[in-house]
Amino acid sequence: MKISIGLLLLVLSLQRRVTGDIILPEVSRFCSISTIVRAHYRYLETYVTTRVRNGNSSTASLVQRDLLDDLLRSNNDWMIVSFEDLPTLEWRPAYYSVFLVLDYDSLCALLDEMTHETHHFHGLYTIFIERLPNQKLLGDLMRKLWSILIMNVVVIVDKDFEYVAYSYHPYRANQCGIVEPYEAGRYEYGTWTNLDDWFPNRLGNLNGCPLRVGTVNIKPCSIIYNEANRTRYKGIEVSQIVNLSKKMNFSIDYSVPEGNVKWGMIRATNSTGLVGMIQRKELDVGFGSIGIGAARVQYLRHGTPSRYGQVRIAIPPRRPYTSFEKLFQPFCLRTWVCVVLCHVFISFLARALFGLRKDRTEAGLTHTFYSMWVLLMGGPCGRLRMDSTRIFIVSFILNMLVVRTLYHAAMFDKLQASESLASELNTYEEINKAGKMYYMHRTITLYFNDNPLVGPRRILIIQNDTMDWEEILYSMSQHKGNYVVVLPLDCITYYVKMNGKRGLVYLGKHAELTYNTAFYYPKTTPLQEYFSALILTFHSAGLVDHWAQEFEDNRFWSNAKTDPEPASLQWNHMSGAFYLCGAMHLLAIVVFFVELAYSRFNRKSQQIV
Ligand SMILES: *[C@@H]1O[C@H](CO)[C@@H](O)[C@H](O)[C@H]1NC(C)=O
Ligand SMILES: *[C@@H]1O[C@H](CO)[C@@H](O)[C@H](O)[C@H]1NC(C)=O
Ligand SMILES: *[C@@H]1O[C@H](CO)[C@@H](O)[C@H](O)[C@H]1NC(C)=O
Ligand SMILES: *[C@@H]1O[C@H](CO)[C@@H](O)[C@H](O)[C@H]1NC(C)=O
Ligand SMILES: *[C@@H]1O[C@H](CO)[C@@H](O)[C@H](O)[C@H]1NC(C)=O
Ligand SMILES: CC(=O)N[C@H]1CO[C@H](CO)[C@@H](O)[C@@H]1O
Repeated sequence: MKISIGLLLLVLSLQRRVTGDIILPEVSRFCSISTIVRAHYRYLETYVTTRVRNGNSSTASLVQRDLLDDLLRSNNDWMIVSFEDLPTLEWRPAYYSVFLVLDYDSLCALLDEMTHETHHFHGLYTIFIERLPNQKLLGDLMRKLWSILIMNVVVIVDKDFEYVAYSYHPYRANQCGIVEPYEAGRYEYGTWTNLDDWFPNRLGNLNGCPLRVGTVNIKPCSIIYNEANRTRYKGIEVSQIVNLSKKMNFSIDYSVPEGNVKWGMIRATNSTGLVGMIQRKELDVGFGSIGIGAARVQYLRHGTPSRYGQVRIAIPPRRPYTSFEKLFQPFCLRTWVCVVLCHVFISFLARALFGLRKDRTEAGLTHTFYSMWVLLMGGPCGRLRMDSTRIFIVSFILNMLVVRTLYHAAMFDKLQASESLASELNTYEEINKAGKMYYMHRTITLYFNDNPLVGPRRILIIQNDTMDWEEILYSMSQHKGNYVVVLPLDCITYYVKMNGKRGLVYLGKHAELTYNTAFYYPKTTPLQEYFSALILTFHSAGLVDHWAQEFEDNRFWSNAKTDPEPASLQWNHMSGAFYLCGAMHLLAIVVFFVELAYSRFNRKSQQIV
């Protein structure tokens, strides 16, 4: 109260002093900004910023003093006002603004000084222009405001001795992007008409108007493909923008950065690629697996994460076993050594016990080693007498039966499992020990350059953003090239869905980092809050994951072991056994011919003798 009385006195004394050289407006023509502020600027946790600009002076004129005085006096019970920009360090840009300016040029000067650090461009603006001789200038003024994306605005001008408030709506039905002032209300009998509708929610329904949406081709977040001569778009983030467009009733005008750069690098100036287009305000919104990072947040506005994800390391499968190797898989090396040594030992024992005593030769054990081999393989045993020999043989057969049964049991698992195994490259240490490089996009190097276990020396950059990373994964799955591939998890699951049958890759288990992607907007965007609020409702309804399921497939990893359906054995599972059998038969035939030749040679030599 004290302040406003003081201000009133100041105004009065100034008024007296300057009356001489300024033409005073008629006293009866006064309008009140305080009622506008009282009606609309009511979210109490922020402040109202007021600016005065007359040419290059910021001293208030008489009319402006009256307005200011009225504003302060009527709202001093609740309003916090700032007359200067707050220090940017405080991160408290103004949301509510009142600008009092002399003319069009003064306003432009004021608008040009605004930055995203001092003002929320999507906030509410009330502009009072003292002199606007030409009504055409009003259209220019609205276009100027639209060019810097100030949308929630009323401009009060003096028209034919009456104060009229104008506004504009760039998203009217059938008049998209056409910026024309319309009358929001006028000052009559001490009040504003139609005051409640001055700041309508212009983004709730965009009336089918187009928004400029930028994206890049990065499967599966946004997939650009051709169908019936038309470029089409689908993907995890595309489903989100499509659903946003249904909710907010806008149409999507896609554009893609030109050249071979996709995401590009963001800097204060001369940024490249998609992020550069957003920074230069060529787009309203951009997306396409853009992770949230320091530089991007500094120069662009980011929305709430559109996808909570991870960056994972795709590793090649273990080299598949040959069909011959599979035969040895059921037992480990030590077991094999044990079996062989035991068999040799028993054979020698048998030879010592039964083979050497010519007088008591057992029919079945004349050729001890051979007989033991036959018994080991499950062959028949000759006639046996009921004595120690029998006990020896029976216990041997029992032992071999157990060994063979174990082998068969283990064999069944091994034959099938061999194709669903990841290589042992689960940690950075293991990958480094294997001497593999990390293959990744240039934008992902940001997350690894400072990692002491990776570092720039071990990174292999995908030089050309347009290079097909699916082919890179495929050649890794075929063991071509000594590298692992670092990609967002969504990309890897998409690869597995599309190419899992052809060349499966696996996920490194203990090397992962959080990678959330978001939609990005120019710093002064009005859209971010609406989009983010809707995306959050998508998340909480579980829709984002639901839409993503179409593009992923982790069957190959999740049920490799627990598949309840026993699968039939394939040829490549069993071919080893047949090859072995064939090789043995060949050997037998060769031996047969050798025997034949030997006996004929023997007979001939006997005849000669
Ligand atoms: C004030 O603005 C006028 C033009 O509007 C310009 O000629 C003049 O130099 C300015 N003065 C200052 C001190 O900036
Ligand atoms: C979307 O905008 C169009 C064009 O103005 C309009 O015809 C349609 O009814 C709107 N749809 C919704 C759901 O509001
Ligand atoms: C569309 O594709 C057909 C062949 O599939 C071709 O004959 C036609 O010229 C194409 N139309 C346009 C507009 O490119
Ligand atoms: C930006 O590009 C312009 C012209 O291409 C060049 O003169 C300027 O040095 C560049 N600025 C930076 C920071 O690279
Ligand atoms: C990048 O790849 C595209 C297509 O794969 C090719 O046309 C282009 O020449 C490549 N650019 C460079 C710099 O290698
Ligand atoms: C509610 C809604 O519009 N859902 C749609 C979101 O987008 C997906 C894919 O584009 C559609 O299948 C849904 O019907």
